[in-house]
Amino acid sequence: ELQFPERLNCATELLDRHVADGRGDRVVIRAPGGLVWTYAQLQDQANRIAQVLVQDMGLVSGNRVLLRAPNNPMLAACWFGVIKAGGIAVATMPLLRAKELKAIIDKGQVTHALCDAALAEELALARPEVPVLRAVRHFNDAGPDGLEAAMARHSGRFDNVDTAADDCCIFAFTSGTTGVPKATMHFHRDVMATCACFPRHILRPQPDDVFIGSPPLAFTFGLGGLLLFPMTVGASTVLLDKAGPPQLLDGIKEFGATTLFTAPTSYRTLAARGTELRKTPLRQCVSAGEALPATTRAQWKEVTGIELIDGIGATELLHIFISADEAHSRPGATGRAIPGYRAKVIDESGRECPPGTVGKLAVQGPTGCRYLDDARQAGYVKDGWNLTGDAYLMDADGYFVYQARTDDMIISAGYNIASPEVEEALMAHPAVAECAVIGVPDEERGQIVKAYVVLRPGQAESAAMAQALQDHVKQSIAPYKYPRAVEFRPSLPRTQTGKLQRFKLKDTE
Ligand code: 3SK
Repeated sequence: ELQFPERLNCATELLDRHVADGRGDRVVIRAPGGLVWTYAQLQDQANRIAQVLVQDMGLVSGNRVLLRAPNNPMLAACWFGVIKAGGIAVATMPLLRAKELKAIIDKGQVTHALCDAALAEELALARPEVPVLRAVRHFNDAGPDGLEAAMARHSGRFDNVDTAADDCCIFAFTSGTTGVPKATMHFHRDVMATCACFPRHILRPQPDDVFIGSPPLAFTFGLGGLLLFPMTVGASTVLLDKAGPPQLLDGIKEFGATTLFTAPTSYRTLAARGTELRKTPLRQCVSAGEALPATTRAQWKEVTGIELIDGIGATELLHIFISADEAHSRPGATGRAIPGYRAKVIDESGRECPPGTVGKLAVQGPTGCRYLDDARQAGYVKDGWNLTGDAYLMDADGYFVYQARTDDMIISAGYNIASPEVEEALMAHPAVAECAVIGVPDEERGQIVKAYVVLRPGQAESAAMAQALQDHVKQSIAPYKYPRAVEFRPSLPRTQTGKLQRFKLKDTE
C-alpha cells in the first residue's frame, strides 16, 4: 500500500525536488516556435505565478483557480503556481463556451482565473454572471496588465504552502458521455499515487524520454501523460497547442519524441503515415480515452512496429487503473489491474461474477471518486468500490476485456449485444471511416441494433451500401448482432476529448 507523509505538496515532489537534487538544468518543456524550459526555469515561472496569486490577487489556501488555455508552457507554469500557492487547479477545456464556463465557475465556486489572452473572450462573456469570480489575469499577454508583467515584479523564489496530503488540489470536471458536468476532487496524495502506478508499473519512462500527445492538460489523461508522468523521472514533454494527427506527426519528428499519448481515433488516422514513424525514436504509444479496437492495435503494430499500450482510466480515479505493458498485452483485452488497484466484475446484485461473465466493472485503489456536492456520488461508489459505468468480463488470468459502457449494452430479442463489438466489425469494412452503434426501441425485439455510419471520401451512400455493410457484419460476428437499421451521417457527435456521445444519437431516436 502506498504511504504518504501527512504534509505534502505535490509541486514540491514533482518540480522542486529535481532542482534541489541538481537536475535543474534538464529540459522539462519544449513547444513549437523553439521555446525550451528547464526544470529550474519552470520552477522560477511557477514561483512568480504563486506570488502573483497570493500577494496581488489575494488567493488563500483552498481557493479555486480556473485555468484556461490550449496546451502550452504557461498553462503548465500556472498549474504548478496554483498548487504551490495551496490553491485548487480547475483546468478547463479550451473549446468551452461562456455558458459552460459559467456552470463550472458556479459549481466550483471559483474565485480566481488565469486565462490565455487568446481565449479571453468567452471568459469575459461569462464574467458578469459569475460574481464569485473576483480576480482574473491573462497570460501570453505582453501588455502592462498581463500576468507576465506582474510576474516580473516578483522573485523566482517561493516557499510552497504547507498543504496536507489530503488537501484538495484539483477539481477535474467531467461531462462523461452523458452531458451533465460533475466536479471530481483530488488531493495532493492522489496526484502522487497516480504517478506511482501507471508510469512506475507499466510505462517505466527514462529520464531521456520525450513525451508528446493530444489530450488537453484539462483532461486528466493529458495532465498525467503530458505533464506529471514525464516529471516523475526528470524527463521532458512537448506541449502542442494544436495536436491533430498532422501536428503530432510533425512534432514527433521535430522533437524526437519517444512516448506518445493519444486516443484510438488519432492512432487510426496517424497509421496512414505510420511508416514515417519508423525512422523516429518513437518507442512507446499509449492509447486511452475510449476502447481500443483489436484492428487498430494490429494496424499500428504493422505500420510502426510498436505494440500499443492500452489503458482504461477515469476522471473520477484521476488516471489509468487497468493496463498492460507491451510484453504482457493481449489483443482484445485492456489489461490487468495495475499494482495498487484492484478490479472485479460484479452482477446486478453486487456479487462478483465468475471469469468469462459480462458484468459491471468495479475498481478500488489509492485514488477514487469524490464528486463535489453531487447526488451521483452514491451511484459511483458502492461499498468502497468505484463503479465506472463500463461493462467488462475478466478472463481466468485476470485480463479485463471491454464490452461496452453499461448503458451501451443492447438487448435485442433476448440477446446481449455490445455496441463496440458491432462498431469494430463495421470499422473493418474498407468503406467505413467512423461509426456508432446504439439500440433503438422496437416492438417485436424490444430493441434493434442501429448503426450510424460516416463513409470514407468517394464512397456513395445508398441502399446497396447499407446492405453491403449489414452482410459484412453478419459474416464477421454472430449474425444476430448485425445492424437492422443503417443511417449515413457526415460526422458523429463526440466530446471535446474525442469520446463518442452515443446518448446524443439516442436522443434523436
Ligand atoms: O479513459 C479515460 O477516459 C481516462 C480518463 C481520465 C484519465 C485517464 C483516462 C485514460
